[in-house]
Amino acid sequence: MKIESITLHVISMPLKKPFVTHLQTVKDREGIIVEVRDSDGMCGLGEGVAFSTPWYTEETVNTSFHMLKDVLIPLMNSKPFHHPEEIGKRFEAVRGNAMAKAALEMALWDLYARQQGEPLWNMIGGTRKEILAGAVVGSGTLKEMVAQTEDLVKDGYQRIKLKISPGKDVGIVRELRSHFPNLSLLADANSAYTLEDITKLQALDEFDLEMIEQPLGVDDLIEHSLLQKEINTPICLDESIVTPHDMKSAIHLNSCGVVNIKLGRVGGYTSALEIYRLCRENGIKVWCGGMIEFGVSRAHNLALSTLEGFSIPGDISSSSKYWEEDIITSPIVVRNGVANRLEGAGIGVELNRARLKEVTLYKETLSS
Ligand code: OSB
Ligand code: MG
Repeated sequence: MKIESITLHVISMPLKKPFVTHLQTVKDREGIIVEVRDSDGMCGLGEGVAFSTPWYTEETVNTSFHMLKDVLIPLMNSKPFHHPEEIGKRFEAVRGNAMAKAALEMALWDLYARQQGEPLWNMIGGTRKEILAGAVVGSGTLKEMVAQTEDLVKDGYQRIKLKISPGKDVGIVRELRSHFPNLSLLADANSAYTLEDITKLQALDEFDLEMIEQPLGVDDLIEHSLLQKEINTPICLDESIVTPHDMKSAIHLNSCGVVNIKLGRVGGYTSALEIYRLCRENGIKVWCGGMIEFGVSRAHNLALSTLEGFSIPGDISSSSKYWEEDIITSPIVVRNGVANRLEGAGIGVELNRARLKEVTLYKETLSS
């Protein structure tokens, strides 16, 4: 693949309403749109999903920008390559920085698929036509969380993920379960608990949650394995699974029954597809996690979620859930808990240049 230039667009957009977790309140979402261009002027798109501050993982927008500009783009350019997977492998020489790696690697997969005139979902072996999608309710008062869930259910979502933390858990889950006896509900703790909290986590067992996401430490596999023996609700890992090796360890240890796969968290498709394969071979369920992203990353999530194993709805909501106006020309739409896969070449979306310009803080074009 010959890359002529790479443009990094650093953008910032206000959320319609702040997204609250016990760790952070996100009011404005910063991100990096990566645009790789070949000598025919064809473009591939990726998105850096690190936040402005390192509350979810260690990366930030600034560390991603630095890694892309000073390390990953030069490494990509250091010798020829024919397939994006080679870059996924080449980036293994750089420690950490999964989200920066993913941003560029995703753009190369998109470009590669566009060059073949083929949808990216087809290139990775996807088969699902209808992508199962669910929405996330941020932390808030009981009243706020019930009202938000009601709104989302009215919008057709059939699976709701609730952000929980100590003191904002059993009461909220009980109330929501009584309002919505048949709704598919799960809880995401973003590592808010420790093993000392086992009784609090056991208390959630009676509410028929689909799973509890990342209850314990962000880099823990052993305590999750111990916890899983004490609770009936399946554990889903998010933060703890960064590499295929983490996944192998989680399988050895029985740390989880489910994994939420995020392209950004795991460093791109090469790693995500390997983690997916490990899960399939070992009976671990998978679904696609969200990062309060813009349309570029959401379109990649749709492509990934066409894989047969993505049989649990992902954090894939309509563009309109977070944004007044997304940066792609046709916003992502979820109806009755389903988004259609995108049939165009690559990820099947184009940048809305006018909107992109409005939200751009700065951009830099690097030539190959
Ligand atoms: O833990 O899954 C998470 C958003 C930002 C950072 C971490 C997480 C989330 C979500 C997904 O819960 C929200 C969404 O994209 O709709
Ligand atoms: Mg999570």
